[in-house]
Order: sequence, then C-alpha cells, then structure tokens
Amino acid sequence: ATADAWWRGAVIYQVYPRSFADADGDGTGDLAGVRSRLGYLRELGVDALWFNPWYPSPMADGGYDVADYRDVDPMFGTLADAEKLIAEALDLGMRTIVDIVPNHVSADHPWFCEALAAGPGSRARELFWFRPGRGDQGELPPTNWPSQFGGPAWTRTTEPDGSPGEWYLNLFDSRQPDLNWGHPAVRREHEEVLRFWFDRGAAGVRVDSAALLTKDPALPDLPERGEPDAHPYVDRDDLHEIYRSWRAVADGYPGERILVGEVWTPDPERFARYLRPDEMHTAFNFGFLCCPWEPERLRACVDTTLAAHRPVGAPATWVLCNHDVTRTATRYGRTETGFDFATKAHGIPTDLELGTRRARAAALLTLALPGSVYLYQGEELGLPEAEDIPADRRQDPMYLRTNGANPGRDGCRVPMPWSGTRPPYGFGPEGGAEPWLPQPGDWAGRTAEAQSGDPDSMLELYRAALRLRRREPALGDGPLTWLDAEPGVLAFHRDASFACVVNLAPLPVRLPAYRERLLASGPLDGERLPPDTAVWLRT
Ligand code: TEU
Repeated sequence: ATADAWWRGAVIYQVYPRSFADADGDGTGDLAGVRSRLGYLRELGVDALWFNPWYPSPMADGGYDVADYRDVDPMFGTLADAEKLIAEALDLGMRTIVDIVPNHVSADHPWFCEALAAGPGSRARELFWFRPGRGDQGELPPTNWPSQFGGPAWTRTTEPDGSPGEWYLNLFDSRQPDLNWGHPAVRREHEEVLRFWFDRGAAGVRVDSAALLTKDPALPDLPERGEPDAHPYVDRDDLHEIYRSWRAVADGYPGERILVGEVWTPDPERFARYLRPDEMHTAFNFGFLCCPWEPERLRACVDTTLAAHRPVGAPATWVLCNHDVTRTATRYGRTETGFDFATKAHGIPTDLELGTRRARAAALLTLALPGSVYLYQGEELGLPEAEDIPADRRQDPMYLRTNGANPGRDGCRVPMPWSGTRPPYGFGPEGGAEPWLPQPGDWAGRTAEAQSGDPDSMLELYRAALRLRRREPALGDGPLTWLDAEPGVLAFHRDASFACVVNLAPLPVRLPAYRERLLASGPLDGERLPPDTAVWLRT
C-alpha cells in the first residue's frame, strides 16, 4: 500500500484486548501486554491494528457497553498507556483503529443513570428510547422487536419512586440502552469522541453496529413474517447524513483518518451506499462468513463484492473471522451440517484437519483479492473454536440471554496461546491468575512459539504471505481477472505476472503455466494442486 490511501490495500489485525496478552497477571489482557507483543505483530507484517473497545465498561458485552468513551478501563491500563501504544505501534509502522460504539451506551454511562433517576417525561430520557409499555398495566414491551442477543429488545425500568415504570429500547443486552440519534446532543457527543481519538493519534475508527443507529420514531411493530418495506431500525436512509458528518470530521485531520463500518446488510447495493466518497472509507465485507466452501458460491461472493464497490470507488475488504463468529478452521471443518458462521449450536461434528487445510487455502485466497484484509488475533495461529468452555465460565450475553441455547461467542475469544505447553501458554506470567476464559489443554502445538520457524505452520504461512503481499505490486487494491479453469477451481490474475489458484474440487488439478511458485497453502502433488489447496504463482 502506498503512503497515501494506505487503507486501500492494508492488512489490519484485530486485537481483542481482553484476550491478547496479560502483562500484570490478573487473568485479563491489557495494553501493557499488547505493547510487549508489538514486535510479534510487526514481524507478522500487518499495516494496522484495530482494537476492540478498551473503554471503561462493566463488561456486560465484552466492552461494547461503554461507560466512558474518553478513557481506558483500569483492567486494560490508562489513557496514557493507550497513547503510548498508539505511538509505539506507529513507530513500528502500524496504524491504530479504535472501536466506536455509537448505537448504545452502557447502563452505567452517566447519561443513562441520569435518565433513570430523572423519571418519565424528563429531558434526560430524550437521549434514549423510553416508552410506556402496552397492556393494562404497561406490562408488555412497546414493540415486538427482538434483541440481537435473544428476548425482547425492551427492558422495563423501576421508577425512582419504586413503581414499575417505562420501558427502554435495547437492541442488544438490557445493559446496553440504545441512544436516540434524532437528538442533536447525541450527534454532537459522538463527533467530539471521534476528535478525541483522532487527537490521540488514531488513524481510524471502526463504527460498531453502523446500520442500526437510527430508528423510525413511530416505533412500528415488525411484521409477523417476512421483511418490512421500510425497516424500523435496520439500514435506514437517514443514517447516511450521520456518516457524512463523520467523514467531514475525519477529513479535517492530516494523514487519511478512516471510518470502517460494521454494516450488516445482505444487499450489496445498500451496503455500497455507506461507501460513497463522502461517507465511510471502507466497511467489513462479511460475505465469506456466510459462504460455504464451494467454488461457485465463493466466486459469486467475490464478483458481487467487487461489482458493488466499483461504482462508489471504495476498496473491498475481506474478513474470514472476528470476535463474533465461529473460528475459521472450525467453520470450514463443519461439512455435515452445512454452514454456521455465528456459533449457533454446540457439538456439531467437525473435521478440524480438513477445516485447517481450507482455512490455509482461504488465507491465500483472501490475501490475493483486491482490497484490504482483516485478520482476527489467533487466525494466524489457526486456532479452532474453543467449544468446551464450562457453562459457569461463559460470559457472552448471547449465551446468558438464551439460557445457553446459543453457545454465544466466548469460544472465539479465548486468550491467545503464546508459548509453553499448558495454560496459560504465556498469555500471562507464571503464577498469575487463571485466564478469564479457560484455554483448551491441547493447544501446546498451536502457540506462537511452537509454530515460529516451522515452515508448515499456519503462522509461517501468514508471515510468508504478508511478506510477499508487501513486495508484490499487484497485490492490495487493483483489478482482478478470472482465468479459465477446470470445474471447482478458482483461478485469477492480479496483473499479468501474478496468479492465485485455489482448488475446491475433490481431485488434484494441473497447475496453469507459470514461471515460479511463490507460495502454496499445502504440499503440491508434482505439478498438480491437491484439493483444498491454494497457490500463488509468478506467471
Ligand atoms: O456486533 C453487531 C452485530 O450485529 C452482532 O449482533 C452480530 O450480528 C452478532 O454478534 C453475530 O454473531 C457488534 C459487535 O461486533 C459485537 O461484538 C457486539 O456485541 C455488538 O455490536 C453490540 O455492540
């Protein structure tokens, strides 16, 4: 990537601070831990780091319940630590993206505490969605909207006088009240928060739940079945004006500060609207998370993605994994039940060897596609989903609100294994507190230490791919041309001298003509590419 528009082809590494590295030995990752591992990230070869929320939070949703947008939670360190981390990462050539959570605040946020105390009809309540309930006693929620985590999207308050009172909207956990984005104070506050982090050196912000902020003030029910014509709270047209004003804030800073949106909408054209030149720079393309390991489906996903981005001039992004979904190796190993990206079931039969082979091929595929790539910590180690977390250790509200029917997202958030042969695998110091989520006992071979220097390891595959990607002018943003290939094979040129070939067919296929083999995701069979294997070629 060139210095200007660095983000168009960047590889961005997602750090989940709670689970990355625990310097002070309290069982929870911290910013000092991240700082001690910056050398590892630089050696891996990423261009930027995105940090999941590190703000003061009661952790009802892993920090996506923010009590103060301008500080760092003591469990992670101090604001000064964050500033040091941003500066040190930049010294090593890595920019920082912070996570902004505009849809809701923590129930501990001063605005919400004030709203609860001030009672019905107060101005403080106008910053949220307080409504009387339905039913004779107001005992029913104001609408039929579901929380994304299960149960209704409304919580009833107890008024200051002790009586059961109004309900407030929470599209996620009841500890995450939704803000009223129709209120000018909400808009002003978030623009200031953006400036706060840009002033501290952040090169970008990730916009959490970016398609959910605005609501139809009439609060209509959702239809019993099917999709509403105009959705009361997903992907509404009045969102765009908000992101235009944010873009203006970002553009007021030197050095290309970016907005990256978490935009969950299945319609690629609606998605691209967030990426118009005066809105966000990029948004996560979750296409591969929802796509099984099938050649036609993957190719269609690539084509649809590129076609949607082209008219708005934004680079595509590629995501194989994040802190909300089943880890890649496990996902691709679930052959019998089809595809399940969002950890919605326990105990699905999984062929982890197959899943790992596919995850390796998928890594070379995504890193060769046009645009930027997001890696989630542990993806470079090939970590599988940790499925055996005891019930009493699970913390995800998705698990708690469904009484365990949905195992939730803890399994992809288990602390990183760095070294050694048993927990905590170097996550924290010897003799420190037990990691906040238990690590599997069989991860000795998956630590960064064990993989480092092993040419067959996932870590060395990622290192080699990222090294090549930095050198290779054709990689990053730019054109893609499909090559004729046998059924089940995805093959494309980036420029005339670089090709990527992925075999998704059940039998080995012959490689196309090439001058040099640059990198393969697994052993080749002479001049043939085995199933579930990808190769980068100099052509
Ligand atoms: O996720 C938003 C979101 O849409 C999730 O509900 C997503 O659909 C689900 O996690 C898929 O399994 C963001 C954050 O990434 C997530 O961690 C937070 O819990 C959520 O917002 C609330 O802030």
